[in-house]
Amino acid sequence: MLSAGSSLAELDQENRTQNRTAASGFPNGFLWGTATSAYQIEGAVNEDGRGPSIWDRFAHTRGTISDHCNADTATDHYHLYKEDVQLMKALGAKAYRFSIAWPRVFPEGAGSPNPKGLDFYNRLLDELSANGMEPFATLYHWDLPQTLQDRFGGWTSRDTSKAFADYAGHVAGRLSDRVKHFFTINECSRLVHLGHGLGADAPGLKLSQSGLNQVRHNVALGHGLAVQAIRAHGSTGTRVGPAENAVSCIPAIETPANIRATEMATRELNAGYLTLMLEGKYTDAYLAQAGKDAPKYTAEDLRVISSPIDFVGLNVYTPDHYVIAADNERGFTLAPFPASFPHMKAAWLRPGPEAMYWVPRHVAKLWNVKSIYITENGTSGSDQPAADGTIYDVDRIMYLRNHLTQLQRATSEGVPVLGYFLWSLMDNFEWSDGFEQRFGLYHVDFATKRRTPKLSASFYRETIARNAVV
Ligand code: PNW
Repeated sequence: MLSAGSSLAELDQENRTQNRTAASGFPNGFLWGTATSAYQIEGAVNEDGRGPSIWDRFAHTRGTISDHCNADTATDHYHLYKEDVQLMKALGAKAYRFSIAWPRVFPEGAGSPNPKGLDFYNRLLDELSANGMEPFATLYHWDLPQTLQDRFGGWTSRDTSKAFADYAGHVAGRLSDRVKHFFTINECSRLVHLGHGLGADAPGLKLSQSGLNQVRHNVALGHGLAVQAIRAHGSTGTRVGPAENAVSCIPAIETPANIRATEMATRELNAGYLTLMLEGKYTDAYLAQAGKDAPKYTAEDLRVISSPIDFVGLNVYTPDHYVIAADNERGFTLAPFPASFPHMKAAWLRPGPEAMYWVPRHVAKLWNVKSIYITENGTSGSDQPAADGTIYDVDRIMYLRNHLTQLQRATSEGVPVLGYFLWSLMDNFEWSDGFEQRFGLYHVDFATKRRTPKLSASFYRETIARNAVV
């Protein structure tokens, strides 16, 4: 025990004897990585037979992207991937989550595959393996082949769910000798809500409630069919799961009653996504609320959607709701966010690091999930170089340190989180925010494509080296 007035030397000694580093440590073998997605970094949109995606069309439509840019060249990762693998290696990362561009593999979404499309990922996989990095591949990070949008109305039709499964099976058949972990769909919730409800993401639709509920169902069905196709075509030991941006619910005050209410809120507010995938049915409240706008589906659909998965991937950025137990029908109240609640550079990104503790804990507890990966976490920042040229992104370091502290709280209590993928390796095309929101550990000069580490890259390297919060 330290008394008031202890000297710094004593404090240092105390820290060493109590082994504080071990107390802030992660389990042995915890997997550290970074994450990216194809359309956000690759560029080369017209090379080697790639077909157009809905994001090419959307980004080239006037007024959709805040800075009027597109991702035609992005970070030019398609040509600079070897350099980028070295950036990961310099961090000491042992894993990399990337996405495969469906329109490279099937330029028209279905039909004849384009072998040159998978060639790129074969080169990338070779490079990763030569540098001791384990690949985690996402099959759908929003770049739907435009042909499927034109032919079927994209995700408004279950023909797209089936085409997705065919593509997923094709990729698993060819890459699962080296890729042991596949994520089906990145953030079903955002692609449904922003792409088909608000029209802020591709394909820019603003569907009615019934249309939106059907898209949500078709996307979940695509996930389930893809799980089955990967099992059918992947090599033994291939593992598969979703990468979902679960609606994150935090007890406003950590009392047992609020914690119970928060679990109920998590189940209800994710009813169209994780709850459906893990329970195989829509909740009563979801169906009651949808009423005549409920999606059309069969019992077989529900069986497919809830095909057993090997892990749950969770993208955790921000708290969606602070929850309070209530004596009402739902059993909870969602506290409104006060105007004074802080945010990071992006207005939607409110730092509430407890989300990193509660989201995986709720998922493990509600559905008895035994393996979880944090598939994304990170923040954008202004990232201006100082006079000496360094980007002192201490806001990102603050954000990451707080989140990792909460993640460590979770793993130390036995929540089964096996790895963490920081979003993102480098600055990239941030969808409708164009290049204005930079999320990278490495700064990218989009004119020259030059990559420069920010201070947060050193922070992450230290974290990985010590397997502990620094
Ligand atoms: C994710 N929210 O999107 C995506 O998977 C990435 O492609 C993206 O670049 C990254 O996070 C940063 O935005 C999200 O409003 C966008 O809570 C918005 C939210 C969550 C995730």
